[in-house]
Amino acid sequence: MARPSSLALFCKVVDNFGDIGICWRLARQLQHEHGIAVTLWVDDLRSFHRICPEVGTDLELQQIAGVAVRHWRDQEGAFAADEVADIVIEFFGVDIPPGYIAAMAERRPQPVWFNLEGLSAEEWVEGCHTLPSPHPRLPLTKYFFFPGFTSKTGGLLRESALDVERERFQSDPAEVASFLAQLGVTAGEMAALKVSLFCYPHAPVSGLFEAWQGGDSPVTCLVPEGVAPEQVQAFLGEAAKPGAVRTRGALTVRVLPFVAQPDYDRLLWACDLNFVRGEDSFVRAQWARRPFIWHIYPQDKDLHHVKLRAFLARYAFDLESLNSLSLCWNGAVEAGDGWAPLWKRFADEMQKLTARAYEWECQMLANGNLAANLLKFEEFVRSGRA
Ligand code: TRH
Repeated sequence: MARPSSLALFCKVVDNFGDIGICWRLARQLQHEHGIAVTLWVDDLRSFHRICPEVGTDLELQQIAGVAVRHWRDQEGAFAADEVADIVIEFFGVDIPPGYIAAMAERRPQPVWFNLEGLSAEEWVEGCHTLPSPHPRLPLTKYFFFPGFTSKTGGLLRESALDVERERFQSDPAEVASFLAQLGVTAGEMAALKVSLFCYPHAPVSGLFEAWQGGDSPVTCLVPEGVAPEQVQAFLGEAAKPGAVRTRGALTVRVLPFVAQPDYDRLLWACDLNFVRGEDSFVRAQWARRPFIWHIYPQDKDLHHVKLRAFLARYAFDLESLNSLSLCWNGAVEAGDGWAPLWKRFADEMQKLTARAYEWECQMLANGNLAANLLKFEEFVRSGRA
């Protein structure tokens, strides 16, 4: 059976950078590691440009890192069957242009069609992973593909060279120092506990800053531009622009530029603790071998708290301090005695938290990686066994 050679990935930037962050990572990996000609359809090139500065914001079609990037302007247009790729992925239930779907139905052999879903640690995901969904009118079937944390899901996105790159970086203090220095971090700031902070604006940043400020040990908090701007500005006493820095008590807060995706990985690898959010940075923190705190994307009716608890039940079932801090950080419970005792209990468990980061990574690696799992299932579908 011929291997698939082309793939179209449709991505809409709903909000923030996560959706394009994930799709860009997946597109690159499918191209680099599996030799597939990927076309990434993106509606918002400006957001894409933030995480990948090579992206031209006014181009209809461009080639970046071996991936064809097409500006997805609207739902119009007719397509010929031979314009359709072997594999078609819609990210997170986006509506593919009707003309493209009609061409999918005409193509022989038909493409294998996936809806790639969002990440959740909830148990129902296992039951829905790879379920078929027949098209209501056309002779086409779409398969739901769920990333996840168990062997009964699609696993997590992870490049095969990641280990080597991270280990080379983390084992070379001079490289870590030079990377941080390029971002403006001084030697004095590097000597403190280094924390990166990426969260949504409603995170209780000021409470945490107070705890760090009044603590016994120095903390350097590195905040990318645009993150929790009001609370960061209140601490700084000036606009939270890249390069802005202020020390109060034991805490130094420094604003970093928003960096390209590979440098964001390095930032996570360079820090002792990472606050991450959404989906993509959350997964990247899991590959940094460092403790992390997740700020989950808020949903109606506090559904995100259910998802957060599902993840904590898997990751932090015996880590009380991580559970408490995470639940308070996400507003699922009140920080009763304030942030200082919460932080102290967490900081006291840092060694145990680091050990968990190692164990967790090994556990996740056993599930394979999302790109390879997707291609394996695609082969299964094409062979008629699904
Ligand atoms: O941007 P996000 O909040 O994205 C979210 C989630 O994906 C969520 O599931 C989705 O529903 C919602 O958007 C609409 O957070 P996330 O997922 O961590 O994505 C951020 C991306 O930005 C990630 O690819 C890392 C990248 N990044 C950089 O490249 N440079 C940086 O300096 C920073 C801070 C992030």
